[in-house]
Amino acid sequence: MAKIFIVDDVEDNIKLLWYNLEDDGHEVASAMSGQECLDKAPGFEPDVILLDMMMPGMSGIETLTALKALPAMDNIPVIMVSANDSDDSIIDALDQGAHDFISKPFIYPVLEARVRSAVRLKQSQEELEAANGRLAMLASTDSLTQCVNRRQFFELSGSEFAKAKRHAHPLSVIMLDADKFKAINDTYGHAMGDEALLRIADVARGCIRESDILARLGGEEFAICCPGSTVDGAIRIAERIREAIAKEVIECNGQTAQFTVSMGVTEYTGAEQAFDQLLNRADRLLYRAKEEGRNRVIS
Ligand code: GH3
Ligand code: MG
Ligand code: MG
Ligand code: MG
Repeated sequence: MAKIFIVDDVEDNIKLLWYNLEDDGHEVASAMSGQECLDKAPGFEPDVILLDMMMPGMSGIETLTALKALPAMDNIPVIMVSANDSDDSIIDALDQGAHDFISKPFIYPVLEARVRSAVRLKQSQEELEAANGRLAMLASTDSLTQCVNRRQFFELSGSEFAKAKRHAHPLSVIMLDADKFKAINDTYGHAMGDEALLRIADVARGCIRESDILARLGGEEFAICCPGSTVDGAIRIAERIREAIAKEVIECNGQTAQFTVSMGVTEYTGAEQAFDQLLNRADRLLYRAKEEGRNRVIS
């Protein structure tokens, strides 16, 4: 079953189409003018639109052009319907973005088959969009922790940095690295190391805001970009993460372990030309946190 939206200025035409399409198992809605179609169709979320070419006021082609300009409607297959099946009329409809063309009077089994064909097109488009979405997600996500990966982090943070620069808003960055992580792997095995990485991601997610960007940059190194946060705000986040992780007990293959993390925190001063500079400074502060004994936040 699909949702079909009928547009025709003659009520009897709508009734006939409505009856046949409902009989074929579809849910139907209608409009009697181009403007009414533009008003009602987006809310109905149709799978296919049957659009009369000849209507007073806004013509079918004008309505089609207006539909194609609406982001919510631009990929809904439109079947143009007209008594004028001249070559020019068909060419015009298809060139303006119609999916198909049907002449009046209808041969109903043919009309229904064309509608089913358009519905299949809509469905395969939706599947393609979903697959594209999954692919984009895979390409931008770290597979172990489901955090944003390095490439996506630079992409997202770069644009947040540009916004902060443009509007003179604060923006802070936290660099995080697990302490003595090699020892966890060496003592308990690589699987325990992976548990620690998962725990870092979980704890950090619980401490940040929706608008903050948490990324695994590689190995046991994470970064958080905090748009709108001053260094004081970011230090509070970092301290919450540090304290929470130090209390966590991770388990793997019947063994338990504890670990700590170190962080470097810095804020955009208005002088940095690129996001890299900010991240490099956070990295140098992180290095100092390691030198000064680990399990600490340095800003
Ligand atoms: P420091 O406190 O100075 O950061 O010491 P560290 O041992 O954490 O640092 P080092 O850079 O010497 O070691 C990082 C280790 O992280 C090396 C590698 O065994 C481990 N590692 C990197 N990626 C992964 C991963 O995906 N899974 C696991 N389990 N271990 C990883
Ligand atoms: Mg008409
Ligand atoms: Mg480390
Ligand atoms: Mg490291």
